Amino acid sequence: MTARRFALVLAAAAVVAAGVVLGSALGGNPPAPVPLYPNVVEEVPSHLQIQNDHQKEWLRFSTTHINFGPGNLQIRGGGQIAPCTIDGVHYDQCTVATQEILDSAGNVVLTHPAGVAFFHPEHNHWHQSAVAAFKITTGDPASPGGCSQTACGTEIATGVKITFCFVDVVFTGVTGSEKKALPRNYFECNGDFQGLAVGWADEYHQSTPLQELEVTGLPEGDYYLTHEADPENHWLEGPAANSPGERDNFTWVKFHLSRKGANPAVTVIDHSACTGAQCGHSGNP
Ligand SMILES: [Ca+2]
Ligand SMILES: [Ca+2]
Ligand SMILES: [Cu+2]
Repeated sequence: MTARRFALVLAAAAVVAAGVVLGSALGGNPPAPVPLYPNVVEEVPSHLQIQNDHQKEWLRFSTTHINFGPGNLQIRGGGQIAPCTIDGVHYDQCTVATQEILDSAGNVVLTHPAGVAFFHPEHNHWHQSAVAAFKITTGDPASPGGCSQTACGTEIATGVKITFCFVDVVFTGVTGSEKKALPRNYFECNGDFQGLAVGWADEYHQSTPLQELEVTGLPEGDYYLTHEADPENHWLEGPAANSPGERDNFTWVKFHLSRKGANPAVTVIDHSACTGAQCGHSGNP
């Protein structure tokens, strides 16, 4: 190589290097990662049934949390473990929970405080706090401006805020190729790592403890069973507080309670608007 050619090669390398520097100054570097948010929705409550137990009457029902969003719901425990009290109940082992929001490459690009995770002694595994809240009300959630997630006529019964372990249980898509494209990601109820992958759901059958509200002596009539996911907003479901994913966490069924002699019975007569898997299998068992 002549000295001149060598100089030309060096000059070309300098131009390339300058281009790289210039490119980054103009924002030509890799674009900022795009967060893919989960969107938790509740299936319309189903399998409504009355249970009589020791002079008390309970409305039992099945519910399912579904991740309809473009991103996984991913929750990581905080490591340090200490006692805590949640809704008046003491637990020996609790840890801080943090939501991790991922980009399409699976990198964590955002985090958000997500309440606490705690060891549930009866279930022998870890739960997330305030996953959902159930109520029975007289107010009509469908009436224009009549009801919101927080207030809906007279409250007949209010459950404790439901705590659960998140794990991918049921795939809500239709085809095998969809399932292949949206694999299961979360398998364990441990304190360190839980979640709900895109397209997956976690179901709670009506026979599960706490899938119930007391209706002892409730007169015949029409009532609403309402179900709100993420009542304390532990999980970001969009970039803003009014993002669509944050505003679709409320479902309800309207039921008629009848009494023949001493025994109450329920018939579902209406439910909130729903699409696809969210419509579930609403109705009586
Ligand atoms: Ca939320
Ligand atoms: Ca949502
Ligand atoms: Cu559990």
